[in-house]
Amino acid sequence: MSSCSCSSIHVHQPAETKVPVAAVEALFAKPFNDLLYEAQSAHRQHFDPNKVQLSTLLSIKTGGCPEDCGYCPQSKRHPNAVADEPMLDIDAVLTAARAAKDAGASRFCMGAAWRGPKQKDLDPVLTMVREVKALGLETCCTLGMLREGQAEQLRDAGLDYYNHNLDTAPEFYGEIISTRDFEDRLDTLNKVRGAGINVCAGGIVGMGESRTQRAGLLAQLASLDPPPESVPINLLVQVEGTPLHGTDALDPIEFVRTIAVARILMPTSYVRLSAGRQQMSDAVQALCFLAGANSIFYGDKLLTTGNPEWERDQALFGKLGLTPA
Ligand code: SAM
Ligand code: DTB
Ligand code: SF4
Repeated sequence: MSSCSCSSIHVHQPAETKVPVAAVEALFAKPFNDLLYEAQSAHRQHFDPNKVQLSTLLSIKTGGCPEDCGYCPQSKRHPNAVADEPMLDIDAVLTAARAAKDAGASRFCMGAAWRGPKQKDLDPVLTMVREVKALGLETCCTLGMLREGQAEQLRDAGLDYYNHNLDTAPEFYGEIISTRDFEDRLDTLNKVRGAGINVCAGGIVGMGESRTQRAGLLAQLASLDPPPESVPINLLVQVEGTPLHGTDALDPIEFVRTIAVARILMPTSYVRLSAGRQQMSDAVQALCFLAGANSIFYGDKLLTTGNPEWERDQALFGKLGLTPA
């Protein structure tokens, strides 16, 4: 477990969260129509209900990760893991970023299969951040745990957002990952916040957690002070060879409830309907937007798995009268 090295703003939390888990469970238990009405009302107080922010992902360093996250196809500990590839060069990154911008994305998120970046890894990423930013896109990175001083280097390069997910409730965390702990995640978020970078932090549902544990994840996120500017809610993408492959699928209505509760608890945050959309019907996605989701990953690939094609999303937006934020 990391020791506390906070210099200014603390996001470390005791087991007892500022937002009590029981209060979050009470939201989950509401009649569906009441819950969606409350979520949509909260949404309309802070956002245009017909606008959705579009972020495009690119895996800049794929595979070979030493961590053992049970959901992830990039861990080298799992059978059939994706191949360990070298880091992309700057030209490949800029080509993808230009295509994302041309397709209508406003943010470009660069992900790496690392426990955390070494300085020799971070240097080329700083160049990527500078040059992607110069294209007129917002920048986001997800590189794993950050060491002292690395968040400041990313900020100085022009990084707008750092994505680092709490993934699941502290009580379930040890069942999914053994190579780091929940407190390590909070420690990196603290460094990101301390450097003045916008925080993107969410989690994954559908990993076999209980409703209380889903509530526990959202209570932790909502108790961050301030809450994350961006909250990705991922539905587990089940990949063969990963320990979580074969987990019972989460009921789609329960997924929509999770989005609605996130919207109510974090009314001014962007709530992103994240991984898992490829397997989702248009109707379930529409319910997620009604529940207050106002951001998506846009483009036909997430990091290593599929995402709806641009054309399918454009057709869905047309049907729902949604436009990019
Ligand atoms: N290696 C870094 C880390 O773990 O922080 C950054 C990349 S990692 C792939 C980013 C996030 O992707 C994870 O924290 C997890 O929330 C999400 N993720 C990974 N595999 C997933 C899957 N199969 N389904 C849904 N979300 C997934
Ligand atoms: C997030 O919350 N979800 C994204 C992004 N942040 C990095 C990643 C989803 C990964 C899904 C599995 C894959 O494509 O490898
Ligand atoms: Fe590595 Fe990140 Fe995948 Fe975990 S989620 S195995 S840290 S790439």
